Amino acid sequence: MCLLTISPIRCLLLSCAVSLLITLNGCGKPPTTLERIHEQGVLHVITRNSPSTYFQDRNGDTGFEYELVKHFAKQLGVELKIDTADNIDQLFSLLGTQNGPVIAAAGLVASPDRLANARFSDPYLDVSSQVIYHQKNARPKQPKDLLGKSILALKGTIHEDNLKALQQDYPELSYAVSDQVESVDLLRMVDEEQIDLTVVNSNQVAMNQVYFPHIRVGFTLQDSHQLRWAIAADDDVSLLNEINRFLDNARQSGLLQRLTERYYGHVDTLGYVGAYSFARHLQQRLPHYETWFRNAAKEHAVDWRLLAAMGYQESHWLPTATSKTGVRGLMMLTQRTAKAMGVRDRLNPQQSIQGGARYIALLMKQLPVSIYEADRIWFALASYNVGMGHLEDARKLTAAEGLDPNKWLDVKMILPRLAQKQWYSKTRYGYARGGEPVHFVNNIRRYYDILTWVTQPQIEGTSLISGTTHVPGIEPGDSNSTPTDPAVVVP
Ligand code: BLG
Repeated sequence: MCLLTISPIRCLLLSCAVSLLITLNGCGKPPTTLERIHEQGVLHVITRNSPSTYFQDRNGDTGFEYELVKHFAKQLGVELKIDTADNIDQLFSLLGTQNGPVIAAAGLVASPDRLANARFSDPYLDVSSQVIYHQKNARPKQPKDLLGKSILALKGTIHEDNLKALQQDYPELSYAVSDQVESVDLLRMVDEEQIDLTVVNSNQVAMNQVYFPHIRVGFTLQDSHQLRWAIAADDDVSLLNEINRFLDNARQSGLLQRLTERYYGHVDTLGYVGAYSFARHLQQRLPHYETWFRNAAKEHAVDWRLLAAMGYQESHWLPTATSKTGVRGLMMLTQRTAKAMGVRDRLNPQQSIQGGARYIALLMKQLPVSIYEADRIWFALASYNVGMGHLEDARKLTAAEGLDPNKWLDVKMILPRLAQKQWYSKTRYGYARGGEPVHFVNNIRRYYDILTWVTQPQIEGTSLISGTTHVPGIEPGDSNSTPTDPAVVVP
């Protein structure tokens, strides 16, 4: 509508100009990359199937890159479509050749030769290039220590570039590259002494250290490079701007930090000793009990890997374990709980596992229905450790603080207060070592995550040497193991 102060002619001209603008915008100008994504209702992402990017676990798709792009797709309000490339060259060649815009999200570095074909986002993770060796060999400390060693790196990566650059200074340096393997395979090959050295990103070492007890970091070949997402070079900047806004928010909201901790924080959380022990016990102890975990889990409709994770937290899979408080056995049942669960001999691992499975299933059922579905397992675990009465006390304190008693994140903040008089004096069941169940649940989550990754049916990459799909940490034919299920030892 025109304002009265404007003459009718001017008004006509103005509305013509407006409709011309609308026409130009609506029909003449092609939609931006971002608009096309919205029109199609799909965010198409190409990644690689690897533990540090994208893989399957108990709940389906997972992985650092996957989770990050999932959040981005959600923010855009579109569906996520994931495709995987076999190697990095293929990944870049797929950019710009698809029917619609594509993001490459696969731990990529913006190396100069890639800039011709791709535009890169702001960084989301700082990593370094690390030389990895077997602990029983002398530690390589500087570039000249690489001479005369068998070195294998991933083709098309910054590590290949670094090695190539190093050859300028050390012409006698020799190395091989392959696009038939993943970083995890390279780490395993060092662990199994099939090669002397490899060079991979620090985040890949952090994620996999726990599965390969013999690998060590020699030295850092290149201090810091940044991982970024990439889009086709001829895409306009609309998508890139949106990605950068998203990554900035992800940094500010703590999302990036949470993902980094979850995927790359195993060693930070477990410590080096803990990480090595877990990897060793996975090989040497778990196979003896796995069948019982699986059977008990099936009978009580819980995930066997969760039971195994509980067993590791309780006893490191040792059937004769005894706590300072006299609680005993692989699943650490108190005398009272053992009796209630029909366990006659707590030191019998099969009975202990049965009892633990029955107890956790019972606790799941006894939890108030108001507790959020996704959080029920963490509440059940906490009450396995501290008892339902104390957990209820903590939930009441949580509500009194104006927090949500049905949310694990809120209750776990309050639980440690059960050990402080000013708080426990207000509760029905009184004093409890409230920090213990928090630690207990955190550790079990960590072990559970690792176990689900290790036991997923198909891990990326096929072994270069033996031609078999390899599950890190558990060796087919290991004399100590009595593996029973093809999901753990993949033929
Ligand atoms: C748990 C019981 C719960 C019991 C709580 O204690 O034991 N769980 C099992 O037996 C599986 O049933 O709850 S109650 O029945 O409602 O009272 C509270 O009494 C066991 C815990 C105790 C803990 N480990 C399983 O997680 C333990 O041994 N703590 C001591 C650790 S240390 O040696 O002092 O470091």
